[in-house]
Amino acid sequence: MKLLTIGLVALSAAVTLAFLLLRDNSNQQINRAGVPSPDSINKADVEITADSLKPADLTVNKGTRVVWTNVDSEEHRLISNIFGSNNLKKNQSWSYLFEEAGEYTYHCAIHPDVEGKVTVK
Ligand SMILES: [Cu+2]
Repeated sequence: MKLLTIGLVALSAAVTLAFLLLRDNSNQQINRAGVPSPDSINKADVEITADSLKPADLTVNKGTRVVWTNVDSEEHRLISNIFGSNNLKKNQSWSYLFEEAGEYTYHCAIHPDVEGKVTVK
């Protein structure tokens, strides 16, 4: 009788564990296929240096947020036909969400020879 009780407890524990594992697994699958969590939103980084953008030529998928970070001691301000940043001081970032496919050239309003391009596919 004692053995049977232990057996039943072990069995129900195993069933519960299996249920929890399966449930966790299916939740993860829903997350992967469904609305992306903030961490998984497409993101690409560009550094603004004294004389260039790194990378200057960037290709991303539609729906990507590009984040520019000024790593230079001078201020920079990015402009294009579709976006314009404020003046970015050292270590400041600014981002733009690209939702339409196309080729977007941009440059620094303060240093016009600092040019970049984002290609959105
Ligand atoms: Cu600049």
